[in-house]
Amino acid sequence: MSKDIDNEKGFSKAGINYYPGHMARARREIEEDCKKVDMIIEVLDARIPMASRNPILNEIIGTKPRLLVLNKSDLADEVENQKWIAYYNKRGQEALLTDSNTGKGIQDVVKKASEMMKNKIEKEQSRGKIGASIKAMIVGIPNVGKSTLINKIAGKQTAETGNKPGVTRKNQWIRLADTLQLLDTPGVLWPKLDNELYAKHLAYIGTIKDEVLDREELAVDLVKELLKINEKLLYQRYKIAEDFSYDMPYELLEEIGRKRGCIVKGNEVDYTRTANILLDEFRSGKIGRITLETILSEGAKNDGE
Ligand SMILES: Nc1nc2c(ncn2[C@@H]2O[C@H](COP(=O)(O)OP(=O)(O)OP(=O)(O)O)[C@@H](O)[C@H]2O)c(=O)[nH]1
Ligand SMILES: [Mg+2]
Repeated sequence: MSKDIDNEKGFSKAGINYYPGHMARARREIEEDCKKVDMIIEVLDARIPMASRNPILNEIIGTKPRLLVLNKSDLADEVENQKWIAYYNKRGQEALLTDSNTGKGIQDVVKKASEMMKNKIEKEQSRGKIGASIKAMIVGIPNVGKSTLINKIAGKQTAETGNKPGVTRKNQWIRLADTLQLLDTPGVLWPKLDNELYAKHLAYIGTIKDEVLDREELAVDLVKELLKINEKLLYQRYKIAEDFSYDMPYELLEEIGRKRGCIVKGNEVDYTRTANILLDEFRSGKIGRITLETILSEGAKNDGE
């Protein structure tokens, strides 16, 4: 096997590879875990509510109650956040916004989960069961903030977190008082292979390990997309003159490099450094709050499932 293939996630420098074995195993594991829980909390990235969805979760979990949590809502556009929630609610799908770093929206998750499980709890209590509790499994793509969300709900650092994909290695139950138990799971990347745009979106936000990506190519693509979504934010962040003219998006990346002093000998722009700056600043929200997938841009008929 070629050494630049990230076997675990199924991505390679050449593009995206599909490992049926990986998918089949992940699917089996979720199916097994699903039997042990009352409900599923699917954590999405609010910047990419479509690409971050698990495309086969419906098939796997059947009618088991599911709560969608759009995490990292602090990095996504506020208006688009509200539009997505309205969109899900209209379709009878429970959905909430959270920022797990600050804890915004976290209590709503607990409240909503209890509400969704009200009947089950009442039934158990009427049968005399003491301390009836809800068991919920947290699923989602790598690095979306599953463990951070759990820690915030728990009010303590119970699950390991980190600013890179693949931090949680195995399932772990986190017991929160008597009423709620959460199952933290390792992020699974459900390859949306048929959709190159989704794959790029996953790469922009840092779901895919950087070592397996061509960051310069990715940065040029991100420039192209940001120009379409909100040109102004890009110009403002990098102090690009309004009348700066260019033929190709890579020339804009070059200008960003110049503005940031990423120059090597011969007055050439250091593209690698520039690409790193752009991607890092996008990921941390420094360019602004940006939603890459809006309902309008993709059409309401496809919500990412
Ligand atoms: N801005 C922002 N960052 C967040 C939020 N939630 C989590 N993060 C950050 O995202 C990174 C990943 O968080 P984790 O909780 O480790 O993600 P995970 O989904 O458990 O990742 P895996 O275990 O790799 O699947 C960390 O650096 C967190 O601080 C959020 O709501 N907003
Ligand atoms: Mg984790």
